[in-house]
Amino acid sequence: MATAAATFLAERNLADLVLIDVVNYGLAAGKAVDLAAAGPLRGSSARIHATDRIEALAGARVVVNTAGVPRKPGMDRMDLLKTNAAIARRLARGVATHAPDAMVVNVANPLDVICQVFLQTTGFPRERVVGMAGALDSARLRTFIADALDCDPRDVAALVLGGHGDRMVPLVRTATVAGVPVSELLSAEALEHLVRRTRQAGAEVVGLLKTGSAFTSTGAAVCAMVEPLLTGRARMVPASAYLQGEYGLRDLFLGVPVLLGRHGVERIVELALTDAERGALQRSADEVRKGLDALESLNA
Ligand code: LAC
Repeated sequence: MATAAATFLAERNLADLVLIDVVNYGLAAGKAVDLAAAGPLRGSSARIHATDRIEALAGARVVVNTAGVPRKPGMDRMDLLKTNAAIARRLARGVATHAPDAMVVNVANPLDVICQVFLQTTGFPRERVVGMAGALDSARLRTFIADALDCDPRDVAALVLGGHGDRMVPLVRTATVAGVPVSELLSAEALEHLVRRTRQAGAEVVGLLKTGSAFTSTGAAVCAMVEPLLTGRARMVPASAYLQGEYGLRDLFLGVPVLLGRHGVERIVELALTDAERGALQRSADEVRKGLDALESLNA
């Protein structure tokens, strides 16, 4: 998915890109040469380089962590914890040393737990560490709503809260099609089906692909988050942010609506939730907490 993210970012002409792969230089270098040659055809002036040197992080405004292994069919995102946390810790040390002012967008799973590894290892303020999950999960929900209504997905606004796991909270109550609540357009059963499909959408792709997980939509979601960080034109995006009392939760990352801008997370928006939604968010937070506990016992 790093390639997809780089492709979309290059197309937006937002910045020069450095692809870092400390394990497989050839892979990153091949992608960089391939991607750079698309530039003249696609109207991109972005310079794209590859390296296996972590020092190349120097001067980076934004670091996107895509390092880690993806799921295999039948695996839970938490099954990746041990491997991906170790990789993240190494990278986070590199970021803290070489790019101490950077903003970090984490994509590796289990998303919300790996974000915490970054926060703790870098010692960065919480504004500068954020996780990409809600943007993707919400895009999936928007797409499924548009499919169900046979309408243009761009007209659909919808939000998915919670951890990036099976207990994520697709918030259909606030979803609209060009301002019209979806509850006016679809039955409760139809909406429930879309909620279930959204929760399973990552696994649906993994199951179909057999090797690897979703990458195009994941890359597009990363691009959507990196853009406001670089341009300063703030966007409201559901993203994994470090909560310090918001939603009655603290000391963990969870997907919530945030305003992303030049300084990272500029605002965490606290929505008034129904009791059922609050309960669902709590259960999702409990799932993330279990991951954090598992990480702690791995480190013990
Ligand atoms: C997904 C993976 C990237 O949701 O977590 O597809």
